[in-house]
Amino acid sequence: MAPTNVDYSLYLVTDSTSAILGDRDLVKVVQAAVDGGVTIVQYRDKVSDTAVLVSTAKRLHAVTQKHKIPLLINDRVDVALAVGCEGVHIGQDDLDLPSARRLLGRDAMIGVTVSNVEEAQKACRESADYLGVGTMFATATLAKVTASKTNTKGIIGTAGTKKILQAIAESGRDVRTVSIGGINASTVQRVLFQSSAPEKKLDGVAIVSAIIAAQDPKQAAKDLLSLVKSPPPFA
Ligand code: TZP
Ligand code: MG
Repeated sequence: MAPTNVDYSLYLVTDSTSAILGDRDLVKVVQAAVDGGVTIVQYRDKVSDTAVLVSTAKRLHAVTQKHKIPLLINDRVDVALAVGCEGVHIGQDDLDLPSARRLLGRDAMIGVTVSNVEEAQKACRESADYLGVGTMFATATLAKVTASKTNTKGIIGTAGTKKILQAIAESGRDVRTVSIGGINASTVQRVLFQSSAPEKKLDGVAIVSAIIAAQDPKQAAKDLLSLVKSPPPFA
């Protein structure tokens, strides 16, 4: 199994489009976010070619290794293997989880995007280490990142997320969960509080633009982490 002591509290997902990254260097932005306290990084890059993916992933891995946090690669098992990082994050239309597991081995971290109870139960049966549950709120990020992707599965909100967490609890499976989509400093505590099922809480939040597009990614990460770690005022 992949390590069980991974901290999913503040899960950074990257973006390489000019709409979000601007003309800044991704590795420097991620370095700042890691300095601010993000606990795990997913390199998600839908625009670069394979050679750039591998070289950027190697630079990102140097950053995450220094801070002893995991680096996962979105979609691309081959890039994760080339870099020797901690694992991958796959969607419903990517390489299937059992195949990814066969290729990466039992110690790799493998996360799966799920949008409903059925997808969550399947990913649990196939021994995903964690689930990216979403889309929580409407976000401009997806449209900008994957203009050609038409299978975005809609917004599930806190009610849909809670239903999924409840089903996981009932299945008795042990899987970590992060919420993704439109989460920022003003929504993060509501997401964590309102999504919680009686026996299963979210382990963290996954964030793109509220960190990557921030003027000061280090401060943004710091602020978000302290919100994630402190109980919401309305609890
Ligand atoms: N998957 C579901 S929503 C999303 C992804 C990759 C993008 C989230 O971006 P942001 O900027 O945190 O809303
Ligand atoms: Mg994918």
